[in-house]
Amino acid sequence: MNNLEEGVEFLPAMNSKKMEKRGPKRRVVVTVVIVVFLLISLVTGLLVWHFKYRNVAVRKVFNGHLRVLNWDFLDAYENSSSPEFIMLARKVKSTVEEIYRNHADIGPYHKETVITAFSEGSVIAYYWSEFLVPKYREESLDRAMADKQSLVQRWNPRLRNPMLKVESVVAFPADPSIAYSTRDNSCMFALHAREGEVTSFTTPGFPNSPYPNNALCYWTLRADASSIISLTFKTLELEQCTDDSDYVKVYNSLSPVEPHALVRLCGNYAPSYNLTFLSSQNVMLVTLVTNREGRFPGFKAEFFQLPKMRACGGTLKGESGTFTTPYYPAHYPPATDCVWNIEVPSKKNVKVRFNTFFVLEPGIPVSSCTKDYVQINSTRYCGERSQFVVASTTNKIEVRFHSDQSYTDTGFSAEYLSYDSSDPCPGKFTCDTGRCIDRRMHCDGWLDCVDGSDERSCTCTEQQFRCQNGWCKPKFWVCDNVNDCGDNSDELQCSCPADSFKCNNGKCVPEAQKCDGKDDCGDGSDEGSCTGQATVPCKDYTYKCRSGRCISKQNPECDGEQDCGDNSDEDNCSCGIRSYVRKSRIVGGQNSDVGEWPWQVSLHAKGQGHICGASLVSPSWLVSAAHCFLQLQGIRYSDPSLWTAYLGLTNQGNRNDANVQARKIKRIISHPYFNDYTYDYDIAVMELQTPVTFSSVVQPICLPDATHNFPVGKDLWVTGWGATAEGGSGASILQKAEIRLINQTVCNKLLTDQLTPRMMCVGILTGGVDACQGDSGGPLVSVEPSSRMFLAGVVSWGDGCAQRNKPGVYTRLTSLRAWIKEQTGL
Ligand code: 4AZ
Repeated sequence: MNNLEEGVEFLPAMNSKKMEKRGPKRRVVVTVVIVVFLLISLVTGLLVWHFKYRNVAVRKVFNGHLRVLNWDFLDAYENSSSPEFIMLARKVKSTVEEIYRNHADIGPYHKETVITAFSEGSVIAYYWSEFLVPKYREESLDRAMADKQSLVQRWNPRLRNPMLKVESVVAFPADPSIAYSTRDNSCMFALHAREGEVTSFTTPGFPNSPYPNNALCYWTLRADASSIISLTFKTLELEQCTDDSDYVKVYNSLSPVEPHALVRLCGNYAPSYNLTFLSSQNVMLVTLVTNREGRFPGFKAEFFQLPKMRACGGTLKGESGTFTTPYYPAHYPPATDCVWNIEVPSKKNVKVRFNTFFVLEPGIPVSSCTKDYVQINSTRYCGERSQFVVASTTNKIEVRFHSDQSYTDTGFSAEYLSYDSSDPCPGKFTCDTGRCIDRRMHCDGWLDCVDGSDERSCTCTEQQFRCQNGWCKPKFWVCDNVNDCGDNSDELQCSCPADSFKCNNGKCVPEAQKCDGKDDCGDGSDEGSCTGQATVPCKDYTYKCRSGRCISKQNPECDGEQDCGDNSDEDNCSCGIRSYVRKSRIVGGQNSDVGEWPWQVSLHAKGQGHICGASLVSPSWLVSAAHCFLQLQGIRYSDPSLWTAYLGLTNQGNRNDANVQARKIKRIISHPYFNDYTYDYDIAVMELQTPVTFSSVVQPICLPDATHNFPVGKDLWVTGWGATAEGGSGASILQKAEIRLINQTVCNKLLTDQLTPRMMCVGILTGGVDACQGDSGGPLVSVEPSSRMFLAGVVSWGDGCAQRNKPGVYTRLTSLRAWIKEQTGL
C-alpha cells in the first residue's frame, strides 16, 4: 500500500513560488484549450443539428391525378404495358416533371414520378411522385403540393402549343402505411366490368387460405365511360380493428388518396350488414393493407356497372309517399346533391319521418355536419339517428341531401305525410316531438316518446303508483329495488333506515354486517356485492375457486379480472361472445341478425319440424327444457333418434346453408325431479352424436356459477322461433325480445303461488313482449358488465303469452348448475 504513495509528488498548496513561475503560460494554454473545445462543440452541434435535424432528408410520396384536356381516351390506356400507355405515360411524366421543375419549393427535391393509370375524362392520369426533402423544407413542399392553383399557373409552358394541356393537378401525401411499397406490383389487379355481368374478385388465397402478412394489394376497377360502379363485399373477415390493424380501403378514384376514400373496413361484419358502395365516376380502387401479424380469411367482392344516376330528388306531391337516398340501402355515392320539394294538398301541413338515418362521416361531430348532411329549412342533420320527425307549418317542405367526395354511409329512408294542424296524429297520441305513437302507449308507465311526453301529466289508474315526477308506474314495481320512476320515488318508502343495508329480499340489516362473511340477509345479498379478492369462509353464495378457497366478489367468472389466486375464475371462458363486431343496421322489428345468437339451437322432431329451442354450451352439449321430451300423443319425445339439432341457423328456410350445422342426438338426460304437472326442475341436457365446429355463427354461451346473481330488474334477452302471438304460428326468422327479471315474491303473487325456487319470472308486466309456444327450451341470456353473455334461464312455461301481469316463467339456471356439471362435466 505504502509503495504506491511513495511515488506521488504532491504540490504544496502554499508553494507560491512554484505556482507563479508556471502561472501565465499555463493560463493561456488552458484558455486556448477551452476556447478550442467550445468552438469544436459549437461546430459539431451545428453540424449535428444541420444534418441530423434540419437538413436530414425525408422521403415523401404524394399520390395525385391530373386532367389532360387535349387528348382522347383509348381502351389501350387501361393496359399499362401497351405501347399507347407507355407513350402517353412518358408525355405526362415529362409534363409533371416540368411543372415540378418550375416550382422552387418542389423541383430540387423531386426524385421520381410514375404514371400508374389513365381513365376517361378527357384523359385523367394517375401518378405518384417521390421526393427527398431536407426536414426544414418539408413544410414548404407540402404547401406547394397542396396548392392546386399555383401548380398549373406557375407552369408557363415555353411552347405556345404544349403537347399536353393539363388542368386540375392535385396531389395528396400518401398514407404512410402504403407509401413505402408503391413499387411492388406483385398484388395488383386490373378489372373491367363487362356489360350486364357481375365480376368477382377475392383476397389472395380466399377461401382456402388466409391472406398474407405485410401485403399491399390493389384492385383497380373500371366500367365503361358514363357508367358508375357498384361494389359489394359478399363476405369480409379481417383482423379486429385497431389503429394499425389490417384494413381494406375503397377509393372513389384510381389514386389511393384520403380525400377520395369511401370507406375503411376492418374486423368482421354480419352477412346482413350492407357493404355495397357506389362510385361517382367509372373507376374505383380497392386496397388491402396488412401488417406483420395475424392472418384472416379476407374478402370476396363483386362489382358491376350501372348507368350514371339521373339527377336525384325532385317534386313529390300527394297526401303521402316515400323517398330515400340514392341506391338505399346501399351506401350513397359520394359527391351527390339531391333536393326533394314535397308538397301536400293545400290546407294541410306536411311532416317528414326518417325511419332510418345513417349519414355518418368519421371524425365529424353531429353538431357541425360539415361534410355529408340532410338539410331542412336551415337545420342540418347528420350522424346516426333513430326515427325522427320534422314537421312544417305549411303544406310544403324542402329536403336537401349532400354528400362530399369522401366517406359515404347507407343514408336514409323517409316518408312524408300530410296532417291536419288540429289533429297531427289521427287515432294516435302525438309526442311533443311530432312523432305519433299507439294510444295505448300513452300513460302506460313506459317512455315511448323520446322526450317522455307520453308519460307526463297522466292520471294514474287503480293499478298504478304515482311517482313524484308525475309518471304513473305499475304498483308491482314499487319497492322492487329498481328505480322505475327515474327519480327513485318508487323505492323511497320502502328503503331501510339510515346506516342499514337493504337486502334483495327486502330485509334491512345493519350496514356493519355487510361483507362480514356472514349471511345476515338470509339470501346472501349482504355478502354478494363485496369487492376485492378477500378470501372468506365458503358459503352457498360465495364463489369457490379451484383451490377450494372462496372469494367475496360477486359474479367473478369470466369478467376479465383475476379474482382467484389460481385464476380459475377465468378458466373456460371461450363463450358468450358473438363473432360479428359490426351488426346489421336492421331497424325496428324483432328479427335477429345472422350470428347474433350463435348458441341458439333449433330442435326438429322427425316429420314435425321445429319443436323446441336449446342452447349450445360446449362442442357436444346442449341445454334445453325437460318438458320438450315428454311422451305426448303416443310419441316418445325422449327418444334421441327422433331429433335433429340445427346450429348456426337464423332463418328456418335456410337449413341447407353451408354454415348451418345439423347434428343427430346421442342422448337426452332430463332432470330426474322434473315434474310434468308443476314444471319444477324443467331442464334437460343433450349430447350430440358428433361435436360441432365453432364458427362465426356457432359459439357456446357461458354457464353461470351457482352463486351468480342476476339482479331483479335486469334486462335479459329471450330468443326463439316460437309463436309470435298466443295460439299463432311460429316465426321463420329467429326472434329476439328484451324482458326484465321480476321480483320472485311479486311474481309468485301474480302467478298464484306456482313458482318454485327452480323458476324465475321474466317479462314486461304491461304485456306485449314474451316467449311463447315453440320457444321452450331456448335461452334466456344476460349480457354481463364485461359484455360477455351468460345463460340465465331456459324458456319453460307461462299462463298464455304476452298477457298483462302474466310474465313468462323460466328455469333458473343457477339453481340447477350443479346437476348440469354432474351430467356433462362442464
Ligand atoms: C310453451 O307453450 C310456452 N309465455 C312457453 C313459454 C311461455 C308460454 C308457453 C311463456 O312452450
